[in-house]
Amino acid sequence: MTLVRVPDIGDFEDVEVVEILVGPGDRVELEDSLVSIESDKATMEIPSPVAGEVGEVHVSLGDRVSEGSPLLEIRPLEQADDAAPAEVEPAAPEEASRASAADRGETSAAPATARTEEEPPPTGPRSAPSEAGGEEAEAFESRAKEAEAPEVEASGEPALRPGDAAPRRPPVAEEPAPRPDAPHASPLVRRFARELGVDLQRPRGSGPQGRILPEDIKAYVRDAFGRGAGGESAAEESPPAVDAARFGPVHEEPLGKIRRVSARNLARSWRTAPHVTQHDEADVTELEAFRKTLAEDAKERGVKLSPLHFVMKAVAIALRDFPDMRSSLSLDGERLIVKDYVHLGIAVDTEHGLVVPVVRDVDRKGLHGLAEELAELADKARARRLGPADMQGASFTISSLGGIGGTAFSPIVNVPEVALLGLSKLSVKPVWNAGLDVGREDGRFEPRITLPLSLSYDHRVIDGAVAVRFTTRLVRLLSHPAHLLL
Ligand code: CAO
Repeated sequence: MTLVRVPDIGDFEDVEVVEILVGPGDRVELEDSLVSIESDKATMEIPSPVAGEVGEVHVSLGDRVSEGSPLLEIRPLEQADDAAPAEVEPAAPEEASRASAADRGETSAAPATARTEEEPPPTGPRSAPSEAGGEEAEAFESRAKEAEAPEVEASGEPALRPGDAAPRRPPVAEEPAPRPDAPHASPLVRRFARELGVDLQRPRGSGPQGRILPEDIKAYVRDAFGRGAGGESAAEESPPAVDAARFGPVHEEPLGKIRRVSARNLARSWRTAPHVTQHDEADVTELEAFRKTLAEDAKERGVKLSPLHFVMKAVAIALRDFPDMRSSLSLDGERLIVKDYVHLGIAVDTEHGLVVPVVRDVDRKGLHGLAEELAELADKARARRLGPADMQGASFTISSLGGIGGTAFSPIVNVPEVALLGLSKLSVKPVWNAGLDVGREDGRFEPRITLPLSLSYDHRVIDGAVAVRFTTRLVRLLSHPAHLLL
């Protein structure tokens, strides 16, 4: 048996094992990658010093290793029987990198002393990420750039990359070791794939010998946006084609851009976030009376106050105490990005489709200002004059169908936000004025104006108990309008 140890890796010590690419019984060729280790400055693969069969593996994911640490044993091909492990140190990762690249007919322009990244192929139009829109797409793009960046400087020292602040990987126990027949990919590409949660078995490698390049990961992710959660292709997921013309006259209408983009975004949100909708009702009798007293004044200022503007204020107040409600889940699923601002997306119905402009700093604005701003944004939306900046940066979204009708609905969360409040139509209901004390003699039914609330939330981030505490808080705020002033 040959005992493979960590070779000379320069000044690095206590480096984390981030991938174990082989397991006992696996056949490896000379220079095949065995283990990936990653310091805070560079990622390196340890190549096999011999061809043979892997025996015992001495390290686990997350272990810390330094030069000389035992990694695993290999029974060389020509060696028939067990023997005491021979001490063989693999080539330093950088040398191995050059050797294996040469073996595969690849060329590297860099005078590398550490494994280098291939030149990425010319980048094509980046339609999917930009269509995906918003922070998610930006994060995607920045990671893609990071994976494209050469990891080696001319000096030969592993480069310090700005992306070193990249989020931590998932807990090692959850990260399955790729099989040894995993396609070739450089450490940076592997890391890029890990961060995006891409199983390296899936993308098609377009590099030499099927090597996976950053572009392949990006193409796979772009494609995944259009696929089902189970990994089916869009075609497999589509309903069976039915020729409607067989049953009567039909005509076709092309979908406009807004509808196509929002269809994609809604489908993605529905697929990525496990949705739950919490329903409640607020007694807004007093609030409605208050709104009426303000109507004349508002008219003089040229604005119209609707229930929605009061709900915006109530949401802004409630969000103070519910930071998770104004958060997003990081792409690697390991952190919540809590927004300390209260920018509210407001769904606007237009003849071209649904758009969601954002009203900023709602917590710092008065009712009239909000009404004015929302009216302007809605006008702009209907005139198709909203720019991308008008629709970015929301911490939470409200969708009001109350002006149209309905008693409740199940809105789709505007991912990467984690919750969305739907409003339905006010109605008058008989409410027992003694709470649950139905036997009380002086109890009676009173007509009360109620506003139906439907809070949809991403159950990966928001627990049901938190959601119902949030709606309960909203109900209290809306039932006692004086609280909106606090
Ligand atoms: N119950 C009863 N009446 C309501 C109400 C409610 N919950 N909310 C608003 N109204 C009333 C308003 O007071 C107004 O009455 P008047 O005409 O008597 O003044 C009327 O309904 C129309 O209101 P509005 O819709 O013009 O104004 P708004 O501020 O409430 O909403 C906007 C603005 C842009 C959100 C809205 O016009 C809109 O586009 N809503 C549709 C959003 C949508 O499509 N969501 C679905 C997304 S899919 O999940």
